[in-house]
Amino acid sequence: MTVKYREGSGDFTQDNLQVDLTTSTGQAVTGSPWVTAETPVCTIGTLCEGEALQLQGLASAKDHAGYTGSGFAAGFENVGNSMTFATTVQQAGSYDLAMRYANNRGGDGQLETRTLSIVVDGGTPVTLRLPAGESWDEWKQTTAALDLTAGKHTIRIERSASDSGRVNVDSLAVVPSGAAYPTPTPRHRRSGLRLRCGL
Ligand SMILES: [Ca+2]
Repeated sequence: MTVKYREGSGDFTQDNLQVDLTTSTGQAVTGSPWVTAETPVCTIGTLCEGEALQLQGLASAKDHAGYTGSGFAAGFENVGNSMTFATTVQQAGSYDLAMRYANNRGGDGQLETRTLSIVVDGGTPVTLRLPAGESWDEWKQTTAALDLTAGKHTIRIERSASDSGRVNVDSLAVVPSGAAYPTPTPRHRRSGLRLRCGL
């Protein structure tokens, strides 16, 4: 049996590990040790929690306050680390990929604007710039412009070889160009909102 691993591609996942086996009858079998997971969908104009996207080489963490959802996606410490989602565009045009993130002094000792790459359907990467904040508890927002055609797209945000990574991502959204960052889905405030409507 041969186990193949793509060198330098981060943690073992379904995307970089393959098992080849020749049975006693000579039959060649190729398999993946994981069932392929469906890519999470992030609807245009809605806030999507970073920790709920398809993560490769990133951990779901909650050791810094102020996040929404159940935590944040932490890391981008290695080249090849990525977060992926699918989205469907109804109307072709200009969109912003907006991200809520934290960036402070990294494990490499640097306090600087970091970058990640946005790759739509495997196309030419678009650079996302992430200026540093005052601490790892400060959540900031940044955007990058994307031209999207109508239809379904797979969007991957990755640390490429030319990116500096090392940021935490609380949430992101794809919104029409210039639109405000969406608010998170409220979890425990529905009764309070109903009360206010009644007054
Ligand atoms: Ca979050």
